[in-house]
Amino acid sequence: MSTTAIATNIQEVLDQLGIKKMNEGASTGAQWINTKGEQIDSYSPVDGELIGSVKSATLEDYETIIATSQKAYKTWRTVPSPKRGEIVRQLGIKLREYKEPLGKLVSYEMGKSYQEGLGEVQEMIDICDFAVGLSRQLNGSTLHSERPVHRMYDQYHPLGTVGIISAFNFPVAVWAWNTALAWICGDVCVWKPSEKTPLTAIACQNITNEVFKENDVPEGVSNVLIGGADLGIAMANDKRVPLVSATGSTRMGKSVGEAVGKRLGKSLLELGGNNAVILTPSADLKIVLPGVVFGAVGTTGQRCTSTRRVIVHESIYDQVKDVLVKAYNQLKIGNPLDESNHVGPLIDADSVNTYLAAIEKVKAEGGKVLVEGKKLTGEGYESGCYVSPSIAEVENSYEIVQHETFAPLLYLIKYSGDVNNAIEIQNGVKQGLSSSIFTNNIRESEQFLSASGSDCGIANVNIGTSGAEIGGAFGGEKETGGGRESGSDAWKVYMRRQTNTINYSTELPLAQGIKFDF
Ligand code: UN1
Repeated sequence: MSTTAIATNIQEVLDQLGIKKMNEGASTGAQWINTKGEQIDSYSPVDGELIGSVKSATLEDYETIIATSQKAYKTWRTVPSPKRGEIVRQLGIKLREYKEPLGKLVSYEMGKSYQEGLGEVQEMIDICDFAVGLSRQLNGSTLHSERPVHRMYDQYHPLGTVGIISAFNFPVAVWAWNTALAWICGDVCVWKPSEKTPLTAIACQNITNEVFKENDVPEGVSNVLIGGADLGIAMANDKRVPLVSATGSTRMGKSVGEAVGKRLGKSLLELGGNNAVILTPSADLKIVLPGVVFGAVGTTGQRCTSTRRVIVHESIYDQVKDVLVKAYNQLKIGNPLDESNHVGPLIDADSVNTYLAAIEKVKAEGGKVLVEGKKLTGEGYESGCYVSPSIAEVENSYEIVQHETFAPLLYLIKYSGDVNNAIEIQNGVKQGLSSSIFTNNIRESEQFLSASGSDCGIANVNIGTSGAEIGGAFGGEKETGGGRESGSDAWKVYMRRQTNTINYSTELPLAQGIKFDF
């Protein structure tokens, strides 16, 4: 596909999604606010073209948005949950209609492959469907009171305004994981998307607005604030925002967690990963290859679930090394909208520099680079964001290996003896998001999944580290932040629990048999 062909097509996509050359940076749903902050220009990492600009939101706009959200909450919390679910159902239908243009914009603004852009919109559709069912299942428990003629139960109520801070790498899906659940729970949402992907955020708000307008949803249930870190800091410190859900680096998460913790608010943190795949002697190498290569180079290594380390038993180490090196030499790198390419660009020039610096650090610490990634130049690579992926042989203890490099840099680590040695290496990092083992030995896989096994929030057998389904709770331990989003009972984070004890007798017995007569 020529650059002009893509550009023409992108203009159609932008028109369909209601994105202009210059856009306002804040919306309460019913309208976009005339923001006056600094201009953010969104350049595509695909071809370096300016896609559009946004006038960012100021702290004054922040105040307007929060105040509107607070007002909307008073109405929204009284709407029956299945009725809120019905609106989320319609959003899921609308997203199906917009799947192609939205998937394409995700690909063009963020740089992931078109297939992955569509996959991201599919995750949004899936979480909407999940939330619809859930809207009739926000169940508490009925409990037995120790006192006669008393009844107890617990129930869940909404929290209020939920702040959502999301990252560039999943610019739309992570927002939907949060909003679809928060909305059916009766919360209202204020979204601060990444400054690197503002236009996909505008598209999501426009799509939501269509549905909300048709259903007379009050202004302020879905809000967007596009701008700098000051907006995120304001949210983290704001008592009117009972829950802040933040996805991004551990550094960012620590500062959000600290600020929210100081005011005893709730935070849901989904931070860095350092995900490993363990390959035991019985691993089926036919399925290992696509699992590891997609995990490491998919999304150009920019998923928090990307495979960073492969821990291989010495008996199959040389064989795995040869197969991986051969596969890496066959990877096609280029425009992610062209479906014959496996690897697209990194998000920006800073990211390219961080990647190249990490390769140098591997060498300086004594690692052996087997496939050395380079910055690509020439036709098709004019944006300056394209690199070739790398593989290096390292020790787990290297400083650089302990660190999450958000790029396609894969480490090979050898282990000997039994699976416990591999598990120890895998757990020997600060992060704890995703992990996997490839084995046909049930003892090894059960050991990996046991309490003495993987210490991560996600532990897979015979599949890679990335590509989780929305039905499971998503998140990780240690410096990954401990939060859970998406499926299972993650909805409980968006609600407050209340225990109710009801006395329908004519006496007032006290708990624990305490006597208090007068
Ligand atoms: C992320 O990288 O922040 O499991 C989310 C996966 C995707 C989500 C990744 N479903 O790889």
